[in-house]
Amino acid sequence: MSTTFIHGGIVVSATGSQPLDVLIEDETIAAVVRPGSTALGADLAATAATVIDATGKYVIPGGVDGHTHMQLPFGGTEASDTFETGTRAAAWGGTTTIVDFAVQKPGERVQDSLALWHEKAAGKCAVDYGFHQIVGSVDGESLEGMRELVSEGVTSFKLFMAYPGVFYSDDGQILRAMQTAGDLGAVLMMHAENGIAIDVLVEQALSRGETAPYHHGVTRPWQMEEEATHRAIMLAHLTGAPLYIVHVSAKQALEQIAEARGKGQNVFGETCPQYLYLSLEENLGAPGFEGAKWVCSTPLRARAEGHQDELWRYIRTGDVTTVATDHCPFCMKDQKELGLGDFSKIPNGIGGVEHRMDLMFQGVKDGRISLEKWVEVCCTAPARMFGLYPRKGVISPGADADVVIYDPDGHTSIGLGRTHHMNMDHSAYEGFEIDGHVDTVLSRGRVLVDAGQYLGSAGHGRFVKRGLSQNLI
Ligand code: DUC
Ligand code: ZN
Ligand code: ZN
Repeated sequence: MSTTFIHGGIVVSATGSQPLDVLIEDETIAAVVRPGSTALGADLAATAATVIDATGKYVIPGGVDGHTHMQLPFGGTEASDTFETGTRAAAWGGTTTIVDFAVQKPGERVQDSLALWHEKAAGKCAVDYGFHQIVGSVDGESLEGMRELVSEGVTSFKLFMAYPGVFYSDDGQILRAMQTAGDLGAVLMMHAENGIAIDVLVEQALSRGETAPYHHGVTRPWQMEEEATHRAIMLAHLTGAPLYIVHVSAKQALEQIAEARGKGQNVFGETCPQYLYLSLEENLGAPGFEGAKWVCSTPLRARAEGHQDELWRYIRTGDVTTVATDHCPFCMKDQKELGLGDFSKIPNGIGGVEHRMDLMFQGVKDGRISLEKWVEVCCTAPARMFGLYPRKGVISPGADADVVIYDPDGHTSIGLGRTHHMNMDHSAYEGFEIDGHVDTVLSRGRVLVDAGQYLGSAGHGRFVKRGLSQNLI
């Protein structure tokens, strides 16, 4: 048996922080004890095989990113991170579990699409991973398939109210899928934007010659997000399905979520760092074609409209349940460039799986959220939301030994050639200076990152069969 002893640090959980030492045996947390405790019967700092001095540092559960897209086929190309490169970057940034999306194409059985995604990921991942299932065509066969997938540990299903002709489901299909999810107790994840109306706005903008990346944001206004969010909430109310709205960027959509939650409905909001830090004016509106780097959907919102402060506030109130990345990277060269002269052809997505823990810790430093809230939204709540708890998302005996040693006095300068391990030719957060640093990362007891060195390997990460959500009211 291999033992690791982490001592001297402050263990931070979603409910509190205190000086505690952590004993790991093989892949599992064996004990969490007060410093100097003799309960374990040995001077572990002298006898453990690996000893990590965490003095002055935070000891937190490994990050759980509930929304990533490695190798996603999209917009005539494929997201540029493979399961290998993307999960390695996740490890660098202190994320030790991802939940990615298998994609059912029309005409394909959901079971077959899941098998394909298993093939893509198996033996490649640096950290543990699970899958949600995108249901691209809701029909009798795929509804039956959903039942089978739940028993295989895929307990959440994503539908799109956007992207007509690609991933889009109409209201009848949404209703049917929600009925099935409600029956199964599975979470229905929703991309909530009114795609039919957006396509009209896009066509009108292009016909006026408005072809620059900025117009991607303008043609997906907040009303489209609020309306779709409201519709999804009403359909979920009717069917009893637990509803998780992904990548919320508009404060008005969050008002809808907060109102439904206030009435006791199982509705959950997810936001992403890009919506907390980046904006329509400064990023999508960058000169020339630069703005393409930040084309994603839902889009970055106008800073002047005050969405960011409201999103932070909803994180504090708990109406934003989790912070994920929607990691979906595309290079400028040959990928984003597909939309030169027509913003609607720019593949949608931002890469960020490496930076979520740091970017959200900056929220702690800036006084926007507490230390405990940081751990809650980045680690514990996503684990609970997606049926991974208490194996993931918490430092407690019996949990997987996924642990991050975080230095609050360290510094991280985000940018290409400095802290960038994602397979992209640019960084969405180039130049961001973070008051904090991921020092050491352990996944199931194995040190993956330490003192600026990568010690992990492809294939260490395993598929995790998930249970039903533990977050339901
Ligand atoms: N939004 C993105 O930005 N990329 C992939 C799919 C999505 O919904
Ligand atoms: Zn989406
Ligand atoms: Zn997504």
